[in-house]
Amino acid sequence: MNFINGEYRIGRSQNSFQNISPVNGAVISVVNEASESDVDDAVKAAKAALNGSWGTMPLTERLDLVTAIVGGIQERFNDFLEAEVADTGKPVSLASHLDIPRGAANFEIFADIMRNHHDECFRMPTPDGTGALNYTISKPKGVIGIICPWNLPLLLMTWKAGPALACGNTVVVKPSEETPSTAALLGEVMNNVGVPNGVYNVVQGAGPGSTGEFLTKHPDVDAITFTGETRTGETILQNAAVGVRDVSFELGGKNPAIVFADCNIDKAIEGTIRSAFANCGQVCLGTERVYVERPIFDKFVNLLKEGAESLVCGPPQDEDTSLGPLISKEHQEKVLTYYKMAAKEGAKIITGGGVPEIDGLSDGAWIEPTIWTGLPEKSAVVREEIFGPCCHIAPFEHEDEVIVMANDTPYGLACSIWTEDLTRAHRVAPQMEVGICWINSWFLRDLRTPFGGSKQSGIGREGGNYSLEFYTEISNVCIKL
Ligand code: NAD
Ligand code: 6OD
Repeated sequence: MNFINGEYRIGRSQNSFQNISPVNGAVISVVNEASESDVDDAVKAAKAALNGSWGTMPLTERLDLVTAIVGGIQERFNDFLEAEVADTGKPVSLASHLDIPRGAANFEIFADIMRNHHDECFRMPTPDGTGALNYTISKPKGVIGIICPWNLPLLLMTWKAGPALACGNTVVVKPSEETPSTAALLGEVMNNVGVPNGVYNVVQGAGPGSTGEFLTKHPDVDAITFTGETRTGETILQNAAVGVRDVSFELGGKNPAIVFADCNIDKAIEGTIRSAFANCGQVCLGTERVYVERPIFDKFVNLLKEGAESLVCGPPQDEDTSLGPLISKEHQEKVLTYYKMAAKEGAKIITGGGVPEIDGLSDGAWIEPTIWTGLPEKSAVVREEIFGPCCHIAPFEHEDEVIVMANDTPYGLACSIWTEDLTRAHRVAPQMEVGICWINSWFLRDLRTPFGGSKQSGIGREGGNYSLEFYTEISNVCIKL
């Protein structure tokens, strides 16, 4: 459902789309696409709220409401969990530890940050000796358009809606057409805790020629924050150029892990199993290229193979399940194309490479976790983002060589370095061309830190005060004394 001005609304568009379960291909729901006029209504409602009760609300009251959203999500935890698991097919064990708790935490952290935020003040001398005083004022940027992907739907949407609302903006959210449910459900929480109508709006639909395009082209959207593929980011950037609107982009990656011979191998294996296969490899920060120092190469490959083969594909509710399906049959087709390409290009398939047989779930988008060795660095499988549970492992001899190999990509999102030599870790980390470099860990998140990608992996940083830079407009007041 669309959620506009505090009300659920069936889209006026003639189009609807099916929300299909990736677990078994069943239809979960039929979603009415928002029309261009629905999107316009949502933006108008967001603008009216900005000029109305939300815009004039005292900061403490606003932040109390943002904090109440945290409680609202926690109270409806099971509803959010069920909706997210139904849309994505991810294991309950994952969504209950990551997606839904982070959905709440993303409001909590930015309410806290704004509570403690202070503007700046500078005194300056003037030639006549009286001096001047400068102080800054942080204002909301306005109506924020939020365009979201399907891999961590609630987590990635609230990562933007949380700071946007804490900073006093209003939002129009366009969830992915693959995962419409949790963004819509959050509308109920907004109403229940008393967030004024129009502050939070959701429009359902696809991208080009649809809701995503209508929203990003709307002249009254003051800034656009987007998470998704780099190519989509390019299109949105062109639309944002009209009216010179600000953008914050979290885009694709082809992230390396570097495993030095002096690592703690158990930790490196455990971390790489998570970074390559968690969420069925559908994490932008996930590892798809692993570089292992020659002396431990064979041992590492064998242990990672064992780890991959111990993962259990199955229904999300089963306690034993550690690997869900891909998001859709279409995405399964894309990942399988790379699996076939790897075989054709002469990769040694260490494990996987196909579709697992799961009793009664043959219509789902299942895929085997897959490991390859032996491909040249220039192979498309090693260079392009696959977004599936797979990685290529290559050996290296020297530190300098592996830094060049790891950085030889148009992307620059994340990397993990595994070493027990902290001097080496501090030497290598600054040389990595990425937004986030983990040492002996992966996806360990402190929400106060800058998050984002360099090169083609993004524009800008969000997280902590970095989010405030995007979601606020700063004015300087200069008083001649
Ligand atoms: P996608 O780019 O296909 O779609 C993302 C969203 O953009 C969807 O809501 C889609 O409907 C919308 N969209 C598509 N075309 C549009 C257009 N022309 N105008 C406006 N909106 C449009 O991405 P996806 O397949 O949903 O997600 C997977 C991708 O997202 C991967 O590349 C992954 O790396 C990336 N991602 C990056 C991060 C990060 O933090 N850097 C996080 C998660 C996912
Ligand atoms: O942890 C986050 O804040 C974040 N944006 C994670 C992105 C994961 C990508 O799939």
